[in-house]
Amino acid sequence: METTLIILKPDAVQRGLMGRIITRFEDKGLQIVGCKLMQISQDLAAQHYKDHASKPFYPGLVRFMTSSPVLVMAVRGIGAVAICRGMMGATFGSKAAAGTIRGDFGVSNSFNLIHGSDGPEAATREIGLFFKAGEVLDFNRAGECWIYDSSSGKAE
Ligand code: D4T
Repeated sequence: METTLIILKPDAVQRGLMGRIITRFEDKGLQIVGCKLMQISQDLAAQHYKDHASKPFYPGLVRFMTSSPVLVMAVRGIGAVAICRGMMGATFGSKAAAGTIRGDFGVSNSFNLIHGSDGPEAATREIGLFFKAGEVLDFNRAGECWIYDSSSGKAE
């Protein structure tokens, strides 16, 4: 099982899209194991986007991410990192394919609604940045046996 960090960015929260986006992850069969509304500080934004610090869009990105509350989620499933990235679509709303979250809900390039970790190592690092110990929960879902086929002894 992988757990990835998803952030519903200020535009998604302000536009009232949280429910519809969360529903997509739940409908897919992914498990939400952490979830909270929070205000990102300058310091946290800088840590999260440290790899982009030298990019021209960085100041605007930090201003946007700290401008209004976000919803952060820890989302779990087999291959959750890649599955969530696929569901999000291409970075820019103007280019994202129909059927993806960015493709269906936005047109802007910088206000692109959602962040998802881009690999398992980034996911571990980012979950550690946004969630304290005890805020990501391990629990069994009643319907798990209908989400994954475990008949071979290995869930797939
Ligand atoms: P995040 O990290 O938010 O999930 O987005 P992506 O993984 O899809 O894209 P990214 O890291 O390349 O960019 C991070 C963030 O910066 C904004 N951005 C990006 C921007 O405002 N202008 C730009 O030219 C680029 C490349 C959008 C997402």
